[in-house]
Amino acid sequence: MAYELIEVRTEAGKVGVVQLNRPKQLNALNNQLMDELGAALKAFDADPAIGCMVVTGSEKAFAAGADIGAMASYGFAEVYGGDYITRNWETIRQVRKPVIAAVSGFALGGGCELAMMCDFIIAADNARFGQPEIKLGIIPGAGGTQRLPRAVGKSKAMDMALTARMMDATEAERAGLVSRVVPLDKLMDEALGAALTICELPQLAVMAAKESVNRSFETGLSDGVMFERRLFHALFATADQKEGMDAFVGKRKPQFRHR
Ligand code: CO8
Repeated sequence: MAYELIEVRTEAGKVGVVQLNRPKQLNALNNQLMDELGAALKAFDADPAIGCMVVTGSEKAFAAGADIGAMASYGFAEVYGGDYITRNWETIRQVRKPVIAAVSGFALGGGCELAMMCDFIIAADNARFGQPEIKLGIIPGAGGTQRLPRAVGKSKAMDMALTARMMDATEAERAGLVSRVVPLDKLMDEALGAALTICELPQLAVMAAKESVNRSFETGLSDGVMFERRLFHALFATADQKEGMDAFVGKRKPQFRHR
């Protein structure tokens, strides 16, 4: 598939990188961009050479939200009855290998929601997160009112959704929205370093860990722990469990085969 609104590349033959590429609109998200992003991530997910993905934007904007110009003329019938603002916006959740968001600049509205749909967020020191939809007479529509409170707690989530206040990178790290903050010029090095670390680890265990952490957002504690236990048991059927433990006991470096 030829892409117009994203750029796609592979780093070190192992990491799939998707860069959002609508610079004039600060990477405002529309159906075409989300279709392309979904297709690119699914293609990387299906590629056995790829172990991890990174989604990033430009220095000024990861993404400044859904495309307001495209939405402005819609009424209820179009948004509810049609497929705008529904099609492919959550394809990223179908991806089983890890996806890291490398965020610099604005991550607002749907842009903040997209970052939160990734498995973790590494932020540049100029990153700014916000859910400013309230200023447009709407509310977040791609999980902002659900994922933000899970990430930063009710008080900060309410503050952001009700006042449209932006959070800078320092506050976002302190609040638990992002896992690491680095200087802007180190952002991609840091994200690719994390991705390459993941690529070297046993892929089936990586996928199981992702699945199990994600399950914690969908279940109660007892069911979640039982789900984790079953995956934990299942990993003892993998060659990489044997290799990882034999290597540790034998004081040698493991050679994982991702099976
Ligand atoms: N949509 C369309 N165009 C945008 C958007 C956007 N979200 N954000 C910025 N742009 C455009 C501007 O219109 C401008 O275009 P032009 O040069 O043609 O005038 C260009 O990008 C540069 O923007 P600014 O001149 O405004 O740049 P500033 O540096 O002055 O300001 C800001 C940057 C603060 C990011 C500002 O552009 C802004 O406030 N943008 C809007 C942010 C916003 O409200 N985002 C939320 C949108 S609603 C949403 O995301 C709902 C998601 C629902 C998803 C549901 C899925 C199922």
